[in-house]
Amino acid sequence: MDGTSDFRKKYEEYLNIVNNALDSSLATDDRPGAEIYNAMKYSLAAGGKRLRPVLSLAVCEMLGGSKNDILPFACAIEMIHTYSLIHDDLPAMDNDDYRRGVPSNHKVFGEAMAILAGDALLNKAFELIASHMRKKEGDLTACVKAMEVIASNAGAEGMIRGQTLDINSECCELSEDILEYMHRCKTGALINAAVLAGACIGGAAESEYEALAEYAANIGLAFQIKDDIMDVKGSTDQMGKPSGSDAISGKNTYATVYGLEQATRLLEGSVAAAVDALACFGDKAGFLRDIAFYIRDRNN
Ligand code: GRG
Repeated sequence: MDGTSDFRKKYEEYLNIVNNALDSSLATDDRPGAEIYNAMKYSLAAGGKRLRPVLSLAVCEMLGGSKNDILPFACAIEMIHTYSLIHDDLPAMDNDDYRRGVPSNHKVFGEAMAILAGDALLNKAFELIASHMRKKEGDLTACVKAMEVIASNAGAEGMIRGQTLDINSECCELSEDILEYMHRCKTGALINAAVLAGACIGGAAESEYEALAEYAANIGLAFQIKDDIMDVKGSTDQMGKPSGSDAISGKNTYATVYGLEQATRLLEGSVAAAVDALACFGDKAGFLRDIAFYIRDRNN
């Protein structure tokens, strides 16, 4: 991990909270069919940066909200993210044999189990949120809003729309506008959901919510541009899967459409815009600013 030691320490703190909660979220049983949990746990426990749940926790905490109140939403988003990676790796989609440095889910459990594990993680995500809400006392408006934000960003208006565009545009050249729209949906939407769920549960005022939406949109874009640059420049070890695979498979990426130099300029611009968007929060937003730099400087 890059960044100052304070940033690293805080990130690790959030990461541990998320990992502990995820570990205890998939209680298995000994009835027939429980082996689906092996496939679900395999990918959920395979590591990953946990960027999205860390963002939810950090935003909520910055606004004065409680970690316990945001944690089920943060874990749900990581489950949705993990399901999307399992499905994305399938032969019918991106056909990747490695993910997070280990064989992809379908390489270990077979395609049918990988599809089911993804489906089950998506359902578990919303079960987690619903059971948190059932136990919670008082006004549930913020929880309902956060749940709506997560569902819409993960669905046909967001991540799935981006994936649809990606699949349907392989081997044809996309305009710069459509490329940006595709990535805002495919990668940006879930990052958006993570930030805005934190904003809902943290009780953001309208102007704060808008500022955080602007921040989320820009780090989402920065994240994707950096991913595309790393696909060209990164090593296979750093990426956890073979590098250079986007160009080989005829994908439209920031690196293939703009070239590395211009893509790097766009990355800097998105990071600067993300940092600007946080101005209204002053010093309280230090960690979120550092996340924008971390996205720019990361090597995995
Ligand atoms: C299959 C419905 C469906 C959607 C798939 C997110 C996605 C849509 C596909 C992933 C393809 C991909 C590699 C996109 C680039 C950006 C991205 C989401 C990278 C993986 O996220 P990280 O780097 O992964 O946060 P870790 O492993 O750290 O969690």
